[in-house]
Amino acid sequence: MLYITGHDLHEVTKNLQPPLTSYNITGLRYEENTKYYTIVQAFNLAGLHTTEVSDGFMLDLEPPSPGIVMDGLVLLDKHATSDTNRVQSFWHGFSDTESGIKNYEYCISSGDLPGECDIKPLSPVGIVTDIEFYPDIPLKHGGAIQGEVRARDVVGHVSKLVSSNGVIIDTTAPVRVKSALNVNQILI
Ligand SMILES: [Ca+2]
Ligand SMILES: [Ca+2]
Repeated sequence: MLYITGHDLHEVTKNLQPPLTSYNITGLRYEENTKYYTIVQAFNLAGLHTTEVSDGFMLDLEPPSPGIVMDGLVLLDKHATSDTNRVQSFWHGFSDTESGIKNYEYCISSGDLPGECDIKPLSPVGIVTDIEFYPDIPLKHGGAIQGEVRARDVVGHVSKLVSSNGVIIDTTAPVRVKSALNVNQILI
């Protein structure tokens, strides 16, 4: 149940006649962190009326709060991969309390070029929280890459670009190392 007191009301004294179905209110001073509702009362010729309330809106001056980006598709974060044809990233924790997150934007950078988006340019990916990307050119062995994400809110503010801590491309099997220790040394 929504209670609206006279204190909170901005009263429009204008009598709006059909077929008018929209009205602009100007000169109001909105405050942040406050939800505003609009209320319309419709009267019939007998004086009976109904009242409808909007679902509200808030002033949004702030960009979304940044979250965390990780390598792979599920917990835990990957440190290395042997896959040179696929990049996986997932993220969580981005939020926007005023208007909400409209979509995420994603790019991939070389490990030593954070924010450059040199492997995949920054582009919208919807409201997903994980992604697989297949680069045209296979990733180089020994290099590192990082997935990078920013959130955009409904009115268009963007968060800062957040990078994963990176994943190393490792296409070689571990090399077997001969032990120089003998049994006696191990027992000591
Ligand atoms: Ca916002
Ligand atoms: Ca990682």
